[in-house]
Amino acid sequence: MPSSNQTHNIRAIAEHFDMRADFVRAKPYGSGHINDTYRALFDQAGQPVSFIIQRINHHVFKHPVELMENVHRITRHALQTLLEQNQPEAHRRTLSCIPALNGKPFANDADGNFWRVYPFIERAYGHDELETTEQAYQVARAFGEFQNLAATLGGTRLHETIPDFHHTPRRLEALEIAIAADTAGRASEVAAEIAFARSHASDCPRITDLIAAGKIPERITHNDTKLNNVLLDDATAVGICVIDLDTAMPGCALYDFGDMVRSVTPTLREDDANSNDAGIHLDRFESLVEGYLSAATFLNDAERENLAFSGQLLTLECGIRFLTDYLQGDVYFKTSRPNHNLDRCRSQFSFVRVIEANMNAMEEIVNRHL
Ligand code: ADP
Ligand code: GN1
Ligand code: MG
Repeated sequence: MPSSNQTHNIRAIAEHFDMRADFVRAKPYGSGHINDTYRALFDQAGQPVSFIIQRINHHVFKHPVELMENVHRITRHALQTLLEQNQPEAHRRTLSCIPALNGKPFANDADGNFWRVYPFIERAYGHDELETTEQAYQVARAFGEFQNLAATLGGTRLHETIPDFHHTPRRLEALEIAIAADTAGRASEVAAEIAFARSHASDCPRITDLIAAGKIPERITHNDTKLNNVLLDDATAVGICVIDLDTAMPGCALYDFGDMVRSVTPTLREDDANSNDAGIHLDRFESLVEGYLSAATFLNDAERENLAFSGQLLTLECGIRFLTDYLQGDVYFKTSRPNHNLDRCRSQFSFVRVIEANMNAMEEIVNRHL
């Protein structure tokens, strides 16, 4: 369910894991929309040690065992690669799973919930809003480096933890189904938003068509590259660690770039109720392009040509998803006020308009850096 206001007994959860330290206390942490995240403080011979203890939202992720198999494979590969490359602070540059006592990277509680534990990455933070263009560069570079690391993951194809996660035409179909069902009786309130989504139907298949035509390759991508899913070092602002790997799976590089544009470049917050004066930080867009291209050196022509458009598409898609959830009665994303999903939808759709008005400038910026 979306807003799990339930507090969990984290001390009892931690007993399932090989913590090698004594539990002190835990409190809810971060502003993610999906999982229940706690920062837990432990004591080891008088030294404080922190961990992230997280309940996987199994309404959103229907196959948590497969999901954790993905996360475990990716994080082990990342650590091994970083160590081979002699990267400083390799253990701070990737998540790693603290094993449960049964040796698995997760444990179940009596209610059937799935839990996992990561070392807390100290002196770094996942920001909800940025202050500088340098931070934008760092965010994009970190996600580009993540794609680079993932590209060398051997073995079988990763599980698709949410099928068709960024298949925009299917997201639009899901919206139509939600409108027809009108479970929460809200469809008549949102005629303008529904009309906006429908008027953009022809944009939706642009990337999926390129994939189907073989012009854009499948790559392992993160698929949830919003700003607060990369931790920036407090002291240096370097993008030190990409987190929230639940959707890291086969995807398209443009999904990752597009979602960075969506979350990094708007002048308003994602859930701003007052989206009339929406605008874009073109300087941050340029930093995203520079940061991403500095790491993602593998992109082909079709990917490069659609970098600016991907921002428009991923913002549209996210708005469609917020609207769908609003119509379904707020069952997917965590919400903390009435109309939260509607405000989010409006802010996304306003930003789509802003991107459309700035598309030429954005294309020029991309072309300058290709
Ligand atoms: P959600 O899927 O709900 O977004 P995340 O995995 O992104 O959950 O975690 C929520 C927040 O917790 C993140 O935005 C970040 O601020 C923080 N966080 C998660 N993992 C770590 C970690 N290992 N170290 C420090 N902070 C973390
Ligand atoms: C969710 O989990 P979080 O808060 O990092 C969502 C993303 C959306 C984002 C919008 C698994 O991301 O797809 O873009 O909210 N994650 C999932 O803020 O649906
Ligand atoms: Mg997150």
